[in-house]
Amino acid sequence: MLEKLLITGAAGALGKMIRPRLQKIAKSLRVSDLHEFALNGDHEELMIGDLVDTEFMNRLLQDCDGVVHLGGISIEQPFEPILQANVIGIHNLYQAAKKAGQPRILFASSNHAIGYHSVSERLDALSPIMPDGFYGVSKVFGEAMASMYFNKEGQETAIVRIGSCFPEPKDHRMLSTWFSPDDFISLIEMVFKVETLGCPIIYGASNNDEGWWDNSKTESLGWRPKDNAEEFRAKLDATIPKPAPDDIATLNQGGSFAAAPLMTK
Ligand code: NAI
Ligand code: 15L
Repeated sequence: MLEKLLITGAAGALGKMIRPRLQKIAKSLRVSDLHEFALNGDHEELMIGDLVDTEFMNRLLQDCDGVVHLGGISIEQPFEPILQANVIGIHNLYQAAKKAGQPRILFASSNHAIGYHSVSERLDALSPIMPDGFYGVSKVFGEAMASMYFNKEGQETAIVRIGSCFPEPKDHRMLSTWFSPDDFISLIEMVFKVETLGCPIIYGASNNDEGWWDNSKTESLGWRPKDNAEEFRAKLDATIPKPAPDDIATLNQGGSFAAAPLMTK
């Protein structure tokens, strides 16, 4: 059991979803975001600040024995804000982790690091990166930072390329990319329990019949997702239009992120 698990981006969608479910992993949570937000109880300790602020980051990591790094820009944006939160921010995280004695990190990467692969491909941890925008590029940068800190400094990180983590799949693409909250929780449990983690790339997706991602390279870690987006197919078919088969968003794994024009000024 961890003493103090840090959750960055704790006020965001995933932070809110996982925080009430981490009692099995950590005695207390240090929860952080840019602005004030409501705590779930005395076991949560609030620290407000910006990932870009190095002094804040050094204080944030102090005394933590695990980190779930969710903080940052989570959708496509122009390069400048992404540079701040996701590039400079992740550098600050790793520098602060080094000073804090290298707590194990779960880095919330994204399927948009590989979003330009065709939906006809099945990818694994060794597939080439193909980011589908500045956001995806920043996640590739974060993955590279994790890998470098592991090889040079021994800092362990689970690089989790999250698909679509929502209570239910919202569209037909998510029949392939859906990551149920239960499966995310079981992955977090594994990451902080397994004796030796290293720096694996793990696709954060449920056991979807139509999944595109193969986690066999990290099978030995013992994580097995249980949910399957297929159970929502009938509901999706009945409630939303089927996507056009020749749309760029349908043809590429990154969906609408791959189809969107680049956000340059
Ligand atoms: P979110 O946007 O709801 O939460 C991110 C949080 O980070 C926000 O509360 C925001 O205030 C905070 N943040 C942004 N810039 C910051 C800064 N400079 N300093 C401190 N905090 C900052 O995103 P969500 O959906 O909760 O995702 C969490 C993480 O998981 C993100 O890193 C995202 O890229 C990643 N992810 C999420 C997926 C999903 O399905 N929800 C899919 C793939 C990746
Ligand atoms: C992401 O990386 C985003 O953070 C999330 O909001 C979803 O859009 C997800 O990918 C997705 O691809 O469904």
